[in-house]
Amino acid sequence: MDRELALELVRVTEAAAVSSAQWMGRGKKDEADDAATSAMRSMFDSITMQGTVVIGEGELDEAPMLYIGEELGNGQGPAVDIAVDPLEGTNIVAKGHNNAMAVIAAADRGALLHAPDMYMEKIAVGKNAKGKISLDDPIEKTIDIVAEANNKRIRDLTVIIQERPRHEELVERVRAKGARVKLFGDGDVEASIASCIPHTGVDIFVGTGGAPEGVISAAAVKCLDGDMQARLVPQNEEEANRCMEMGLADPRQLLTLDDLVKSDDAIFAATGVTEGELLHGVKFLGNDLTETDSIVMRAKTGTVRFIKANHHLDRKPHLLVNE
Ligand code: VTB
Ligand code: MG
Ligand code: MG
Repeated sequence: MDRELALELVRVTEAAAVSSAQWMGRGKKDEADDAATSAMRSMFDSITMQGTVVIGEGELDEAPMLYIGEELGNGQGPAVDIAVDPLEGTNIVAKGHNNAMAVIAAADRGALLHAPDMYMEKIAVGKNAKGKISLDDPIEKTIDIVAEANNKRIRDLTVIIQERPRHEELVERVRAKGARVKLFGDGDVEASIASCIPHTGVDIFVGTGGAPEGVISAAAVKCLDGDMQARLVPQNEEEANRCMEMGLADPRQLLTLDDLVKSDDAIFAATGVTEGELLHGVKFLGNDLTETDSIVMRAKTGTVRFIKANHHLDRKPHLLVNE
């Protein structure tokens, strides 16, 4: 992959964020999602790459844009797999809550796990605990390992978990062990990334969420030199068959970070839509001046860039969304 691709992908997440943020607080999650998806889709055409969507908005028959298998880019340059979540956190935007982002991951052709849209158990930790954790360990053991790796007392360790009934027992066990639990409503890509960035105060991300989000998160974790493991959770025979069709002999096999993202190189780009701990949200400052806050990083070099940009919507009318 060319290093220019990283910066091109930020332009795409910026466009998606600016468009969908216009739906913030309007109680309309589908409209917010559509705005992100169509802005993202139209920006891809200008990019020098031979991209193929491997994680996207669905199959061709159900999603007209960014469907799995869709070719993106101008047909020149590197052959890459593209994983998108144009709006990670549609409910967040509808309700005006925190931490919605537009996200893209890219890697060499064939490198991203073609995870179907189903649940996935996941765990992510930062660099210090890399190589030391396993999804098969009881959470109590993981807490001991990460506390030692991060040189923290267990009472100072924070585990971030999505607030769902399916996680109630997990939350109880983390608290019983003496660590802290930070609950979040939606957006586990942001939560996974937080576990790899010390100043967020988050030490472990764990829980069951979307498999597509899991693969996108894995690209980010790889860029941040953290660690992640996962396991698909098919809910029925049809979902189990889908896992086997994508080449997993055992749908429930343990997936390491290298199974999720097979190459040493990957790019992750995200732009904040609503205010968050990692990124600021899109700000509409008046006079059509709009500010975005993005992160873009590359696994090969480990470079992490935070990019603030000013956009003049009067000169980018295609980013204005009709209400
Ligand atoms: C998960 C999570 C996402 O939606 O897919 C979640 O990975 C859906 O979980 O980050 P539920 O079925 O329990 O609602 C997100 O939070 C947002 O897309
Ligand atoms: Mg989405
Ligand atoms: Mg999502």
